[in-house]
Amino acid sequence: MADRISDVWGKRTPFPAGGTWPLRVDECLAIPQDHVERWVPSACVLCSNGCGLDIAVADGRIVGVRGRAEDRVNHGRLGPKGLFGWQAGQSRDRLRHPQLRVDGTLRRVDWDTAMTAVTDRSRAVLAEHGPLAMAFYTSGQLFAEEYYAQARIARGGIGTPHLDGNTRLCTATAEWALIESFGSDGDPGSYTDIDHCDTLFLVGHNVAETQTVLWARMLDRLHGPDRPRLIVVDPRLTATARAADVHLPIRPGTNVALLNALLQELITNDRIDRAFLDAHTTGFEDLARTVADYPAEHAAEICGVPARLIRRAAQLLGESHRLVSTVLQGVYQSHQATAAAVQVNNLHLVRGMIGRPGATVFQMNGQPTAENTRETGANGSLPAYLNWQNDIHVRRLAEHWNVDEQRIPHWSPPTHALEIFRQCAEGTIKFLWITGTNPAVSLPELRRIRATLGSEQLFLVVSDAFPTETTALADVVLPAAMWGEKTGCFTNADRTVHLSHKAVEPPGDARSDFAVLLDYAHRMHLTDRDGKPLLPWHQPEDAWNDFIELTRGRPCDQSGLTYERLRGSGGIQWPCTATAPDGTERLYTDHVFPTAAGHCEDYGHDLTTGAQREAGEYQENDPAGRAVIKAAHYLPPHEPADETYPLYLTTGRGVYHWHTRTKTARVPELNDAAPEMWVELHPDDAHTRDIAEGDLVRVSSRRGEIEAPAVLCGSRPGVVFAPFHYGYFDQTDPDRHNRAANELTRTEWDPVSKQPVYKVTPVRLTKLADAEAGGRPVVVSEPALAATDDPADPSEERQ
Ligand SMILES: Nc1nc2c(c(=O)[nH]1)N[C@H]1C(S)=C(S)[C@@H](COP(=O)(O)OP(=O)(O)OC[C@H]3O[C@@H](n4cnc5c(=O)[nH]c(N)nc54)[C@H](O)[C@@H]3O)O[C@H]1N2
Ligand SMILES: Nc1nc2c(c(=O)[nH]1)N[C@H]1C(S)=C(S)[C@@H](COP(=O)(O)OP(=O)(O)OC[C@H]3O[C@@H](n4cnc5c(=O)[nH]c(N)nc54)[C@H](O)[C@@H]3O)O[C@H]1N2
Ligand code: SF4
Ligand SMILES: [Mo]
Repeated sequence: MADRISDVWGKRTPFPAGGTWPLRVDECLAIPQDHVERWVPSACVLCSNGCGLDIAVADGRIVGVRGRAEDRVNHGRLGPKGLFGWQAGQSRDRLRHPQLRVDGTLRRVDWDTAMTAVTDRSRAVLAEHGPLAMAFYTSGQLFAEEYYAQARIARGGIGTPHLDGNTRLCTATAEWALIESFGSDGDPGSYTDIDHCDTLFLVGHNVAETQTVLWARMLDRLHGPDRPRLIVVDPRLTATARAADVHLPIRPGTNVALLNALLQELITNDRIDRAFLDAHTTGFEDLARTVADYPAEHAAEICGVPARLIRRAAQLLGESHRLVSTVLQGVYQSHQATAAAVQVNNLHLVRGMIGRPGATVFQMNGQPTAENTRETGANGSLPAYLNWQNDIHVRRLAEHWNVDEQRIPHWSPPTHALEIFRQCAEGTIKFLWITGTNPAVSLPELRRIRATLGSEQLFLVVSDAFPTETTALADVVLPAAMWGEKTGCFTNADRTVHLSHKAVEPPGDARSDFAVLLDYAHRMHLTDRDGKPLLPWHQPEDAWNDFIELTRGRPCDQSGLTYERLRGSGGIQWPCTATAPDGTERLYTDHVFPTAAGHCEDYGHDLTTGAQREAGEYQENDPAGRAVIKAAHYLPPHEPADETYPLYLTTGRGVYHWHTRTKTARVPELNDAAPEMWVELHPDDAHTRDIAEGDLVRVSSRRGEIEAPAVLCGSRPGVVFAPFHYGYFDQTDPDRHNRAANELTRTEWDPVSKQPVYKVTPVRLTKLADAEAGGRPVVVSEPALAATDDPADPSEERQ
C-alpha cells in the first residue's frame, strides 16, 4: 500500500521533454484485494487536479481506492488526500436525517417535514418580498448536474440574480482573467504541456502541497533529462519554492509590480514576438507604455526582492521557447487579483506562447468541480458561458429553458457571494440556501458572518454531509449524499471531464443534492412557459444531456460528451463535439480567440476600477478574434501594515487537510499528520518578541484574534502564515472563537472578479505562553518539507 503521508509525492519516475509520463499506480485498500467485489470508476474530489481513480466496493461499503493507470490526468498516481480521503464518508457522525429548528433547537424530522418547511418559507418570502429576497450559495464541490439544476431553479424559475458559488472565493479570478484576455473562460492548455515545456513559472501556487500529483509530474520532469527551469513567486519558502532555480519571495500584495517589471524587461530586451502581437492581439502599445514605469529597481523596492533576481527571472522567461505558467491563490486572493493574473496572460501573449505544445498559461482551479460552477451558470454567470449583456444570448437561454426572457435576471451582473452575505446582513435577503460549503469557517471576517447567519431575520437552509459550524446556525439541515454515493460529472483544471459513478448507498436518509433540488422545484411548482415542469428530469444524466446541448457552438462545447462517451474513459477534454469526439487537447491552436462581440462571454472590465464595459463600446472596437492585452498599474494595498499592525498575515493550505477539515479531520492518517492549528513566523519577527518555537502566540488584526503555537520557519521577515483549515466543530468549546484564520481577515474583494482578499491582512503578534504551557503542534507539514529533495542546481538565485 502506498504511503503518501511521509512520502507525499511517491517514487520519482523521471521522463524527458516530449516523453510520456510513466505509469505508477497507487492503491489503498482496507481489505485484501481479492475480497473486493467491484471497482467503480470515478475521480478524486479533493482538489482540481481531478485524478482518475476506481472505488473499491465490498459488502455495500467503500473499502478503498486505486489510481486509474489509463487516466490522462494522473497515470495511476494518487496523493495523500486522494489515497486516504474516502474514509471520511464512513464516519459515524455523518448527517443521516433532516433537521428542523424548533424552539431554538435542531430536531430530527422526516424529509417531507423538512422540505415543507423550506418550500413554505420560500413561498412566503416570494409572496411578500419577491425574488430578490431569495438567495442560493453553492459550492465548488458538487457535480455539474447539481449546479445546472440550481442555475435553472434560481435564474429560470425563481428569477433571482442571487446565486453564487464558493468558487467566488476560489477561482473567480481565474474565470475573469481568462475572460478579460481571451474573451471566454476555459483554460487553454493541457497537462501534457508540462511534458513538453522548457520553463515553469509558478505564481502564487504552492503546487507541491495543493496539487501533489501535478507536482509529481513536474518533479518527474525536473528530475529527468533536459530539466525545465523553475521560477517560483511566493513570499514563503514553500516545498515548491525549494525546488526552484529562481525563487522570488515578494512582499504579499505586490504581484502587479513584479509582473510589470518582468514584462518591461522582456520588452526592453526585445524578447517579444512582434509577428504574433501584430497578427493576434490588441492593446500592446498601452501595455508597453504602462510597464515602462517599472524598471527592475523600482519593482525591487515595492516587492522587497533584489533587482538582480527579477532580471534573472526575466532572462529565463525570455530565453524559454516553451513556457508553462500557473497562477493560483497567491494571486487570486491577493491584492489586485485580476490585474495581476492578466499580466501572466500578457507574458504569454507578448512571447507568442500559447496554443502549442509546452506553451500555455494555466489560470488554475482549486476545487474539484469549480470549473462546473462556472460553466453551468452557478457562479455569477449564465450557463454555457453565455453573455448576460448580449440579448441574443439571453434569448437563446430563455428558449432552451422555455421560459420568458424577462424571467432570467439580466439587468445587472449576477450577485457575487460577499454581496449576497451583505444583503443577508442588511435583511434584504430573507431566505438563503447553502449547499456544500462551510462559510462559517471559510468566509472572511467570521464574527460578521456568524452574526449574519445566526440572525433571526434570515431563514437559513444548509445541505451538508456532516455537522459543521454552518449547519449549527441553520433553520433546516438537509443531509447530503457525498461523492461515491451519487452519480455526476466534473471537470478539472485542464478541461478534463470525468463521470463519477455511484458506488454505494448514502447513510441513513441522506439524499443527493440533485434529488433534493428536483424535489424542491417540483414542490415549488416551477414551470416553463407551457406549464410543464421547469426541471423535466429524473436522473443526473437527463440534466447533463440538457446542459451539453446548451453548450453547442459555445467555447465550452460539450455537445459530444455524453455519459456513454465518458463511461470508463480516462477523462476527456472539452470541446468535445461530433467533429472532435475524443475531445480537444489545446484551445486556440489557430490563435483565434473567442473575443468577437457576438461570441464573447463578457465585454470585460477596467482592471483597476472594475468598471463594466458596455456592448456598444465593445462592438465599436471589436477585437474580433484577437486576444486583448490589458495593462494595469500597481497600487498599494488599501489597508497597509502600520505601527499598530506591523506584520502581514497570509493564509492558505497545508498538504494534509482539505479546507475546513469536514472530511480530512475524519481520516486518521491525515488528521494525525496535522492535528492542530499553527502559525508560521519568521525567526527575526519571533526573536524581537521573545517568541520561541512552540510558544503559544496571539495574532490580532482589526477584525479579530486567534491563538496558536508558533512554528519558526517563515521565510520573509514581516510575513505571518496561518492555515485556514481549523475551525471549531471538533473543539471542546465550539463557542470560543479563537482558532480560525478567518477571524482575522477583512471584507474586501477584487474590483473585477469580486474574489475576497485573504492573503494580505495587517496583524500584530503577542506571546501568550512558553512552549511547555502552550503546547507545540505534534506535526505540521514537516514530513512534506523534509521529503522535498532539491533537484535544482545549487545556485545563488534563491534568497
Ligand atoms: N492540501 C490541500 N490541497 C488543496 C486544497 C486544500 O485545502 N488542501 N484546496 C484546493 C483549493 S480549493 C485551492 S483554491 C487550491 C489553492 O492552492 P494554492 O494557491 O497553491 O494554495 P494557497 O496555500 O492558498 O496559496 C498559495 C501560495 O500563495 C502564497 N502567497 C500569499 N500571498 C501572496 C502574494 O501576494 N503573491 C504571491 N505570488 N504569492 C502569495 C502563499 O504563501 C501560498 O504558498 O488548493 C487546492 N488543493
Ligand atoms: N483565510 C482563507 N480563507 C479561505 C481560503 C484561504 O486560502 N484563506 N481559501 C478559500 C477557498 S479557495 C475555498 S475553495 C474555500 C473553501 O471553503 P468551504 O467550501 O467552506 O470548505 P469545505 O470545507 O470544503 O466545505 C465544503 C462543505 O461541503 C460539504 N460537502 C462535501 N460534499 C458534499 C456534497 O456532495 N453535498 C453537500 N451538500 N455537501 C457536501 C462538506 O462536508 C463541507 O462542509 O475557502 C476559502 N477561504
Ligand atoms: S492531486 Fe488532487 S485530485 Fe489528485 S489525488 Fe491528490 S487531492 Fe486528489
Ligand atoms: Mo479553492
